[in-house]
Amino acid sequence: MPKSTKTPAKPAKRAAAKSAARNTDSGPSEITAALFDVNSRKMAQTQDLAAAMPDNANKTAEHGFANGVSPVRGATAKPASRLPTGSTLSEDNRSDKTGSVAREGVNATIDSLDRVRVDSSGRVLTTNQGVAVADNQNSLKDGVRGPVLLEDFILREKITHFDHERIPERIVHARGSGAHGFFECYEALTDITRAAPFQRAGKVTPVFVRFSTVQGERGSKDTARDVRGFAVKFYTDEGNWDLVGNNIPVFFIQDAMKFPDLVHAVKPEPHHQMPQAASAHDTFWDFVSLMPESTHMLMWVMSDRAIPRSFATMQGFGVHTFRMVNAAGESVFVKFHWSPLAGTHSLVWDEAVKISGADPDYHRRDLWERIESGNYPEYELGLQVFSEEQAERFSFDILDATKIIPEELVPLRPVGRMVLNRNPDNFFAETEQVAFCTAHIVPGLDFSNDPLLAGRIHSYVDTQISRLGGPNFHEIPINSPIAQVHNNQRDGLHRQAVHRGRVAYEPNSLAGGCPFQAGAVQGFVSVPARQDARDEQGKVRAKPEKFADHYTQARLFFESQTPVEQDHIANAFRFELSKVTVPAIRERTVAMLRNASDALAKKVGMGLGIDPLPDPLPLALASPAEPEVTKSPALSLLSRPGDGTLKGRKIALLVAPGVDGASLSAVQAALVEQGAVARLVGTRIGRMPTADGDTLDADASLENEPGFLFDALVLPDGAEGVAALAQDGHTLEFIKDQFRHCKTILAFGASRALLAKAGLPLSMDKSHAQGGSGLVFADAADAEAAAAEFIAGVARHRHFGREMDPPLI
Ligand code: HDE
Repeated sequence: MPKSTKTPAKPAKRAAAKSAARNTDSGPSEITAALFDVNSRKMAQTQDLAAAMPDNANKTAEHGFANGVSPVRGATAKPASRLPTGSTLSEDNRSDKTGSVAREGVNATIDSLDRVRVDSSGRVLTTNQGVAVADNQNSLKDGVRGPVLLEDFILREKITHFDHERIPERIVHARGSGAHGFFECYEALTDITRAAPFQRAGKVTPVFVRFSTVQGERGSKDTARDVRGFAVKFYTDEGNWDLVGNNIPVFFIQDAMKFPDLVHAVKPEPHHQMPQAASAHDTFWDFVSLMPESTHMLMWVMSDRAIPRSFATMQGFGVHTFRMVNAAGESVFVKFHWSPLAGTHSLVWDEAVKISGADPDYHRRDLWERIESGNYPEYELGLQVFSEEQAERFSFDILDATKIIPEELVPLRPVGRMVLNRNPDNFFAETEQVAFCTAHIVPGLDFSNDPLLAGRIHSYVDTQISRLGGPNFHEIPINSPIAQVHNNQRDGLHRQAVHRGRVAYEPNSLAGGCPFQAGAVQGFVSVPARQDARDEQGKVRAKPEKFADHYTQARLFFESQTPVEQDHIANAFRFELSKVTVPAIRERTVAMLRNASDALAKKVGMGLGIDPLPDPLPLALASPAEPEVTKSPALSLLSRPGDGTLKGRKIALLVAPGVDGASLSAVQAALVEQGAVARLVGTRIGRMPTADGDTLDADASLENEPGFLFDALVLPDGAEGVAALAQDGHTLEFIKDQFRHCKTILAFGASRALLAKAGLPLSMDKSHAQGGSGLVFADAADAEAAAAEFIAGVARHRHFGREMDPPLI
C-alpha cells in the first residue's frame, strides 16, 4: 500500500518536501501532507489520486462473451482538486491568446460553427499573423522600377497560401453541393432503437447534407446521367451519425473487392481522359456486361432517376441493410428511405444534355436558390423494419446491395422529416471539407454483414487522410460533433485540441482514470453477430447462393415502370451503347438484358441495329427462388407526384416591345403566389414598352436563359411583340425545346402564330389539352382562368402524351 499523505510535517521535512515538489524528474519515497504551497499540494494530491486506484478494477471484465456484449463502465477516482490533472501550475496566468483554464470536462474544439465563423465587416486587411497590411496593391521593390525584394513577406505569404489553396478532390462523388438543416422525429422509436435522433417526438437534430454526382470531376456538369450521392451527417447529442446514401437503392456490385474496378471502368478512360462525367463509353460497358449482378442497378441508372430535375425532387436511400438496437440490446434490421415532399421529378435526356452546356451548375444553383427563397427542400424519412427471421424467408439476400426489399413486402414506416433551410457560409470550409463516413454511427445503430458495407466502413476514414491531410480531419469545424470528444488520441498533422494534463493513456490513475470507458449503458456496443452465420464454414472468399440471382429484381424494376418510363430506359441503353465503339460489348450487354426483359433487349437491339438478338448470357443460378412480388408500383417515379405545389419551379414569360403586358403580369402574379419563380425573358434584358403603354423589365434574355432551363412557358399576346419574338431564332428554339420536353405551354392570342412557326402540331389544341397535351390557348382577356389551367398543367410537371421517338420537332 502507498504511504499515507496525512502525516503532519516537521519544519525540516517541509523544506525538503517543498523543494522536492519543484522537480519533474524524481521524488521522495514518502509524500507529506504538504499544504503550504501549490507545488507540494499538487504532488500530494497526485499521490492520493493514484493511491485511490490501487489496481485495475475492471481487468477481469475484459474476458468472456457476456462481458463482451455488456462492457462495464470504466473505473474512476475523483481528484481532491483540479491540481493533479492539470498540465501546468501556470494555467491561471491568462492572456488574450490562452484565455482561461480549460472548462471542466469540456472539449472546446467542438460545438457550433460560431467559433470559426469570420465576418470582416469594418476590419482592416491583415496577414495570417494578424499584422495589418498597409498596401495590398504593390510588392516591395528596390526603387519604383527596381526588382521585387525577397524580404516582402507579405507578398510571399499571400502567394504561398494561394499556391496551396487546392486539396485533392474526392475519388468519387467529387462534384457536390451541400446545405444545413434539421431532422425532426415524428414519434419516439425507443421500441426499436436507442439512437439519439429518435428518442422522442419532436426531437430536432442538426444535419449537414451533401448531394453529388459520382463519375465527374469537381468542376463537371450537374446533369450527367449518373447516380446521385445523398449523404446526411446528423450531429446527434451522442455523436455524429453519417447516413451516406444514394438516390438509387441498389448498387452495381456486391463486394467491396470490386469497387476500384468499377470506378476505374466508369471514370474517364486513362489513356486520353475522356469522356468526362459520362458512363457512355467502352470501359464502363465492358465491365458491367461482364458483371451480371449490375443489371438491376443498370435499370435504375438508365431510368430518369439518374437525371433528376432537382436535388429536392429525388429520393435517397441508405442502400445497405443496417440494424437498429434498443436499450435492451434487441436488434432489428432496417433500410432507410428519404422521400421528397416535392415529389420525384426528373429531366429528360435531351434536356439534360442541353442544360449541361447552358448551366453546368444547374442543380447547385437550384438548391441554393430554393433555400435563399424560402422554398426549403424537405424529405420524409421512412424505415423498412424487419426481423432476422423474416429476412431468412425472403427470396433474396438482405446482405446483397444489388437487391431492394419491395415496399409491398415490408411497408415504409414514416419516422421523421428533414428540412434543408440554411446555405453554407463558405463552400470550401463546409461542402468541400465535410467528411462523410459509414463508420460514423451512434449507439442504437449497427451494421449488417453486407460485404459491400464492410469495405465502406474502412474506405471513408482512410480516404480523408490523404484528401484532408492527416488523421485530425474530425477537428475541422464542419466535421466536429456537437457531442463532447474525449479520448487519448494525440498529435498528428493540424491538431486543434489543446489537451490539459499529462495523461494520454488508459488505464491510468494519474487522471483519476479519465476519460474512462463508458460501458454498455452509455457507450456503443456492437450487436453480437449470430453464431450460426459463421458455423458452417471457416474463413472463405465466397458469396451466399442467393447473390447469384442477377436478374429477378432487374425484371421487377422494369416491369414496375409506366410505358413512358420503360421507353426512356430503352432509349438510355440505346444512347449509351451507341457510344460504345466495340460491337462485342454492345452485343454482350444486349445478351445480358435478355435475361431481365426480352422486350427491352429487343428494343435496345433494334436501336443499335443488332439483328438477330444474341443468345441470353448464361445464368449463374439456374433456378432462382420465386419472387414474392412481380410488380411494385412504388418503383415508378410517377407514383410520387409530390404535394402538387409549384414551389421552386422556374417558368418563363417571353417578352418583347409591344406585348400585352396586363395578361402577362396577371399570370406572373398568380405563379409567384404559388411559390414558382416566374421570370420575364426578353429579346434582350431591360425595360421594354408594352402595347398598353406600360413597361415590363426583362431580367433574363432568350440568349442567356434558353428554353430548356425552364419548367414551363408563357407566350404573350400583342401583335407587335409577337412579331418581334418571331424574328428571333431563339424564340423558336425556346418553344421547340419546351414542346419536345413535354412542358406546359400557355399561348395568349397572337402568339399561336409562334407555335405554328416553330412547327408544333397545332391539332393539339385545347380539346387535346384535356387529355394532357399541356398546351393551353387563351385570350389575353381571360388571363385569370388561363393562369389556373396553366398552373394545373405545370403541377403535372410533364405531358408525356405528346412525346415522340424520334422527336417530331
Ligand atoms: Fe462511396 N465513397 N464507396 N458509396 N460514397 C466515397 O469517400 C466507397 C458506395 C457515397 O458527399 C469516398 O469521402 C467504397 C455505395 C457517397 O462527401 C470513398 C464503396 C454508396 C459519397 C468511397 C462505395 C456510396 C461517397 C470518396 C464500395 C451508396 C460522397 C470520397 C465498397 C450507399 C460523400 C469520400 C460526400 C464517397 C468509397 C460504395 C455513397 C472513396 C469503397 C454503395 C454519397 O471513400
